[in-house]
Amino acid sequence: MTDIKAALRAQHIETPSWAYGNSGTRFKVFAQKGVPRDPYEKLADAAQVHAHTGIAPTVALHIPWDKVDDYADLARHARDLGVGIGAINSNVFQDDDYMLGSVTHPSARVRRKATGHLLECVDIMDATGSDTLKLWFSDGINYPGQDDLRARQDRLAESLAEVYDRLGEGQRFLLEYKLFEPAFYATDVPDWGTAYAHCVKLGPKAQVVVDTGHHAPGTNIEFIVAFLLREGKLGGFDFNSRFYADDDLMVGAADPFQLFRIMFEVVRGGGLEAETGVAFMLDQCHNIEPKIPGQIRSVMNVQEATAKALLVDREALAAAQSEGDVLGANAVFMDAYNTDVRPLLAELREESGLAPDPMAAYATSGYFEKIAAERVGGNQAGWGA
Ligand code: LRH
Ligand code: MN
Repeated sequence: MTDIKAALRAQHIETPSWAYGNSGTRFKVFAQKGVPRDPYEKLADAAQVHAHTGIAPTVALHIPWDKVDDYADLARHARDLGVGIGAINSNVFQDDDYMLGSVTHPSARVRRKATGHLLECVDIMDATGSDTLKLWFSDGINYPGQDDLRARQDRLAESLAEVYDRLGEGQRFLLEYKLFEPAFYATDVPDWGTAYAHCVKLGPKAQVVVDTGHHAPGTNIEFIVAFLLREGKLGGFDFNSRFYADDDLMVGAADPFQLFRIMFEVVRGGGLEAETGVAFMLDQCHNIEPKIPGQIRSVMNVQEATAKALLVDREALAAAQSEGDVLGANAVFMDAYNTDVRPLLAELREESGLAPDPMAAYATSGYFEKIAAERVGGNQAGWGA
């Protein structure tokens, strides 16, 4: 049990700055009381998640949603709050110039502009001390024949190579894939294979990020995780869950068993070891639920799935597997999944000087009442800016 506790104490989950802002769907973005108005307030809210869970010490930024005049000062503010700046997320999906693509656009001028933004994000990594750039491209086409699928791959590869060469010592980029949306016929980085192939060609500083909401229904995501880990190309996760498409719901909420299966392949593949460098990031939108408790609950869901994955009796599993004992092996796996790990995690928190129930601790902290009273006026943060 000691090792399991040590592994859980060392767990590091990164929360996304945009989860603390307003978000929604094309139908409506609902505003909520106390929502941050700037990246400084977003960091303060993220620090609450770390304060109550103990395992969320970094915050991913999204540019330009988190654009500030002085990124070094923002990083200092984060440190003062007891958190750090994590992955820098580029955004080449919200500018009118990118209607037909960004780095894959037919126009060299638009490609230049898009690649320029990616390079600017590396400058922001330098200023904030971040070592990870996360690249997601909404690039794609809506109708067959609209553009040359192969030529778009050439353009993508050219831009990625330029960004790769710009990366400094200890820096890397994670390439994110997504099956569809906003493009509805072909997406230029639609699946793990496309992302993997580009990353292998580029080199060790390029790895793949698995967003759990970006697959076709029925996809065995834990197989992709096992494969990428084996290849040393799993750079990280964008955790969330979904019932239908890229719903960006709380991780583990829609399918806790899938999250357990994913975390088991992480544990089995050495992905919890710090040296493997897998980034466990949340990428979610709390459209109707309160944002900070939503993040706390999400961190707890990953923690519970990880604890269960660590509880799998690996020896008994390996023995049953080698004997071809199908039901025996499945039973060993399900025993861990069906174990209630909440008492273990409550004990772990108390041993770390934290309240056993982070949700209750936050609810009675008075923090929400404080920000609801203070954050009046100004523009609430969202996906717009
Ligand atoms: C795209 C995505 C990507 C982010 C955005 C917030 O769907 O998953 O990771 O840039 O959401
Ligand atoms: Mn994502």
